[in-house]
Amino acid sequence: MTPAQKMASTAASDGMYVRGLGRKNSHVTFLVFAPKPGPYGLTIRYGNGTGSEVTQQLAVNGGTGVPVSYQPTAGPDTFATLHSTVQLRAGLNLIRLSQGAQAAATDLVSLDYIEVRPYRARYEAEQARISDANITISDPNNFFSTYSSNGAYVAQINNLDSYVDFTVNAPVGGTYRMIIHYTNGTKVDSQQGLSVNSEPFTFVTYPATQGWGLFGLLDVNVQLQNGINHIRLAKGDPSFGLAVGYAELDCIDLEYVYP
Ligand SMILES: [Ca+2]
Repeated sequence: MTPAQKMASTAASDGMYVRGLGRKNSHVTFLVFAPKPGPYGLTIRYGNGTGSEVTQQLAVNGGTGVPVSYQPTAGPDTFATLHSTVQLRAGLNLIRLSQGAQAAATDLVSLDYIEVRPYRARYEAEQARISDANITISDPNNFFSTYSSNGAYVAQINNLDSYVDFTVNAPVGGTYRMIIHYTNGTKVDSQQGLSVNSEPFTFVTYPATQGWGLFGLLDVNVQLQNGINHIRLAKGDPSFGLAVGYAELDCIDLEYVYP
């Protein structure tokens, strides 16, 4: 850690943070243990009192850095978070955040902590590509309104051309656990077709939930390639006709399955 300094603040996690990281060649290196190799979610809690965006380099184990941008905050001890993804090896890893030689000399850039978690990403159905279905908004001011992630979900997925097509960005190729947040008020099992990257459809089976708008979770593993993938959940398709029953979709979570 050079040439920054530790500072106390009640706003900081554990009451302390590191200030002065906007100075030329400043950097902080964290030693992080990963139980398995693969992608991990990284949260950075920073302060940026410069009044403008500050870009630093994020590097793992001495590799090529990628830029991370700190948006302005009210001061060096007013913190905000940003999220990134890092590839870690099993065991100890070095995660470095550095200002670099071209920096403006400033005392107003700070770090509070980083947090590393198993990789998980959420994709909202209402933000996916939707065919012949409707978005239902959950009114947060109505006590009787249903809860949904991001305040909306996709309903009336009823016809041969009805589907929700998620575009997802996988940090590495491999197996992911897809957790589908759905509602099925039909009182019996319902199905939808599932296709990843235009592969032939398989079926997912949704047990009944307590009613329409009351969501349940269904897990299914999917194989994703590195980068952009398309995951389609469909009521119908010419290749299989119409799936049995009806279900509505709130979101999917993708969790990397570590080998
Ligand atoms: Ca949603």
